[in-house]
Amino acid sequence: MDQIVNQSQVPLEPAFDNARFETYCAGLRHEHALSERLLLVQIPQIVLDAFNPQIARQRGYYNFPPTGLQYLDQAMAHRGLEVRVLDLNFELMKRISEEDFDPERWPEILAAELEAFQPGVVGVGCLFDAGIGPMLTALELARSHGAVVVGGGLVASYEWQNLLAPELCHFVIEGEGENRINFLLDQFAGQSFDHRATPGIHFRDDEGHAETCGQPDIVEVAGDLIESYRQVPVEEYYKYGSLNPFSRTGELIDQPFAAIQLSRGCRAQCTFCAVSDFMGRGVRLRPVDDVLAEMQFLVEERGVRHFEWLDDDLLFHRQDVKRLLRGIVERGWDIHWAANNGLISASIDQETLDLIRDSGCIGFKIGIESGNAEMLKKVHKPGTLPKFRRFAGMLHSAPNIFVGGNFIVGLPDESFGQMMDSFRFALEIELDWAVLTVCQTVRGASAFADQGEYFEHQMKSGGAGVGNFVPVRKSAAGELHDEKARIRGLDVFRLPADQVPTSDQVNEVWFAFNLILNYLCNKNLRPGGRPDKFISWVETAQRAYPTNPYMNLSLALGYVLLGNSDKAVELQAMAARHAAEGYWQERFATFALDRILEDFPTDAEGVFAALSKARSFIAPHLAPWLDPAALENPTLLAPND
Ligand code: B12
Ligand code: SF4
Repeated sequence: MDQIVNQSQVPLEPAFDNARFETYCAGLRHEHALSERLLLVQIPQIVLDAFNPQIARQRGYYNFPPTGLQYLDQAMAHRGLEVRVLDLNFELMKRISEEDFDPERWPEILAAELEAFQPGVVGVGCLFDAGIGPMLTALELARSHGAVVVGGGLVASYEWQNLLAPELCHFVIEGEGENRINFLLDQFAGQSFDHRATPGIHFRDDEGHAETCGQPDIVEVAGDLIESYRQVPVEEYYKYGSLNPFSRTGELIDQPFAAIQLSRGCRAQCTFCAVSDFMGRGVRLRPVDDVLAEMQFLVEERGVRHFEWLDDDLLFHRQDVKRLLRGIVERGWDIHWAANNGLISASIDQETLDLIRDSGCIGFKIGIESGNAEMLKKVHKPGTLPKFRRFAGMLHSAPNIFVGGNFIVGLPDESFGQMMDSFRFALEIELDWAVLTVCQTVRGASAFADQGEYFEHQMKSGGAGVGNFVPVRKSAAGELHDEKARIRGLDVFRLPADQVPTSDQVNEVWFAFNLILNYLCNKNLRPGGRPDKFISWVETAQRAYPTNPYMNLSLALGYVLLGNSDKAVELQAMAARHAAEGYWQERFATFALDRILEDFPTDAEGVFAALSKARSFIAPHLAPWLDPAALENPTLLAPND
């Protein structure tokens, strides 16, 4: 079994003064009986306030294997400790699916594990704000159980003070944890493997906060996670949730999936993104053979049929990626893969695209973010509008791959005119989907360096005020109720070009953009389109929004195009039922969906005509921004960059 991290036993290095750390560790050793047992905890990933059991039963919630913790487990393999990985999210989703378990009772699962395993050290990881509340609860439980508590992952990395001051953690480990946890255990666990001193371990002694020192820590990722899968029932994850709509596509919903990583880090430093700050600059590659070995194990011994890449910049090492994809093709596995996290399209040449297609890719996203050239430069996005267009032009050679373009609305100081450039561009390049999200304030992103107060509030409220990249996800019914947004529906197109909309207003802009671009103007619901692709995506996405009537209605239209009138009638009836309620009545009337519902088409020509009529209805509202005919025929849109 390979060790996952290639660092460490380097005897010669400058002396770093870690005396306070050593004393603190010695004190802890004295207070806490040394134990060979270490528990690593992944916290629940569902937002409990918006929990909907129907979504859980449809496997609409996230169920990611605990990859980060598996890397830690693997990095500690040589220490001979008994390490257990407890994925509370998996355990919770499993109980909810099998026993009708109340999700609020998740702490009982942790308490039972603490009682049964009696760990001496407990590590808790948290990657995003929605997990702050559960993270705090998990830390409190571990602490009250008498364990030495270590916080880690993205939130802890930025919030170490808020975790140490109330004595929730004994240590907080910043950034990637492989080397740091080993350095900590060298000091603490009584058995040293001479790991190199690293900075980034925070603790609090009688004198106050302190941090270890050492040379900058660069984790070289190598090896595989095969051994760590002994305690992760990866073949069961698909039964209780999903990775994203791709893992729910068609028959994949009933097949085991896994997450996998080729590299860490990203070449770019987009101002709204935390990756470069958190992961460090540059892209560190894991040897292709190690990745293939891990995949082989997962496919042949654990029955995995679908992979999701966790990489931030999967295609950076182009030649290695090609070797990897060729390796997958040569092995002839019956597998699929997706890259929901977004690829950098500038790295996709024709050969790469062919390999992506031939190696089993069912879909990926590309990061576009804005259709405004100035904004792209301002946020340091790697990509230009002409390059995105060139990429879109290549896609005819991979017609079965579902390609979404990521767009952010409400980037820092973004004016409505700039948002409209994104709208135009999304319409113009006609990918399968415009993946629209609203900009969210995240730790570690340079654009939000001055948002300390907001982050402080998140910590104090246990993440209660956290927004969502997709505004309707805040509500279990998928509705958007923003009383503060004074301009609603199509009136958003009356916003002045130079106005920077408020965040509540941005949610309304998101709603209008999403409905128009992805439903009324989707290329796959037009003549020559691929309704099967549209249906597959919307059906899988809909598992997270089971009662959304515009999804039902557009699916009904898709089924008419496919000639499946029974299914179309069934979905139309569902749409009518859900749209009868006040909130949706207004939305349907605003976007002319009520007319489609009432005068429902029965053949393909009827579908094209009905959507065309709806577009004509909204076109006058868009007239100040684009030639109304372009809604009908996007090729009329002249590049405006
Ligand atoms: C996969 C992923 C997800 C998965 C979850 C994965 C999981 N296992 O939990 C899903 C899809 C659920 C997800 C969702 C979201 N995500 Co996300 N996600 C990622 C992504 C792409 C990769 C994470 C990963 O698996 N990395 C691989 C492993 C090896 O690394 P790791 O988990 O970080 O673990 C290492 C360290 O963190 C540390 N560590 C981790 N845990 C612990 C514990 C201890 C005790 C110690 C010592 C160390 C330690 O050591 C590990 C090994 O080095 C990251 C990007 C990134 N580069 O981090 C974004 C990222 C974490 N996500 C982000 C965001 C914003 C979100 C969302 C809020 C987005 C949204 N659409 O709303 C949601 C929130 C979900 C929710 N419940 O509300 C942001 C967070 C930014 C921030 N500052 O808060 C990131 C950084 C992406 C970005 N572009 O900025 N995400
Ligand atoms: S948004 Fe994407 S391209 Fe930009 S820094 Fe983050 S991971 Fe890299």
